[in-house]
Amino acid sequence: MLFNTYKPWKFAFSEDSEEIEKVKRNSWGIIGVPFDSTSSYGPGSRYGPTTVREASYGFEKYNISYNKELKEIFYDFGNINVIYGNCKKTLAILEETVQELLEADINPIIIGGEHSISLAPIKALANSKANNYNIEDMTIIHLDAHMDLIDEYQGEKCSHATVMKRVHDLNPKEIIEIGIRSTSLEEKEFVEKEDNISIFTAKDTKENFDIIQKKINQINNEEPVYLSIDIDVLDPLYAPEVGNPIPNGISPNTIEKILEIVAKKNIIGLDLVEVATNKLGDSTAVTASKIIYDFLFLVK
Ligand SMILES: [Mn+2]
Repeated sequence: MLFNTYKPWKFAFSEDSEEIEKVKRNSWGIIGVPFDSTSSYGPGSRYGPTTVREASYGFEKYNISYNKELKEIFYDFGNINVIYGNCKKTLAILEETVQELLEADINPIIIGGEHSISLAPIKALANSKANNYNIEDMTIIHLDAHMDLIDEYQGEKCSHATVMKRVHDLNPKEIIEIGIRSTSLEEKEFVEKEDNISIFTAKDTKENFDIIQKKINQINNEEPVYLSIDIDVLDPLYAPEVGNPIPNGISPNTIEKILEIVAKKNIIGLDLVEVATNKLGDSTAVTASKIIYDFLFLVK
């Protein structure tokens, strides 16, 4: 008998488990966060978890670019309940949920939603009693067209435009931003006076990729690394349906290359945010889904 196993609300090839206590330890868990209340230009990233998951059914369990089979065990725990219009409450719910995952020895893969949500998993990882991650040892690799280092945006501290400033407030070892091509003077001046933020522009990825590679390779292999990917790091040609599209971005090929280097490090969490489409099969959702798969192919 041929069963149709298509479940668009679960990431393809994710293991079935309704109870967190029964999952395999030292695995990955997907959580969707359909929150887009601070979006200032293009709304709709609340549909990201649904369209990215649905797009996952187009891929296969072998990756020819990396010559690897998908062997990593991962689960999909569904979406958290977000509180629309309330960034802080939504982040508190997400932080608590990630904390539960960490207690079961599962590391988070978060599908956004807008970028403000990245603060919650980073805080959960930094404060977890279930592991020894220390924020002072933690490097955040942040792929984005924007620095997201504004202190207050539209009067709000909790916003997609301020998220890396909030992360920086936690005092991580370093923030490495790659793909940048749009920023305010406030952010540029802030970066110049801080010695734990490194900025690589989209132009750098094309002309000085070896410097970026060297920078990532220098991260101590034992120390925790969190990877945050705003899909707008890609050129709008590849990912048009995002909250704040900026031309002259990077290509999916460059993302593949960066993932290959980053995955050799001790990655403890990933988020992929700002997919803002409600259209099934949209190129932005398909590309985002492929990035999550590439990560799962590569990560140990
Ligand atoms: Mn961005």
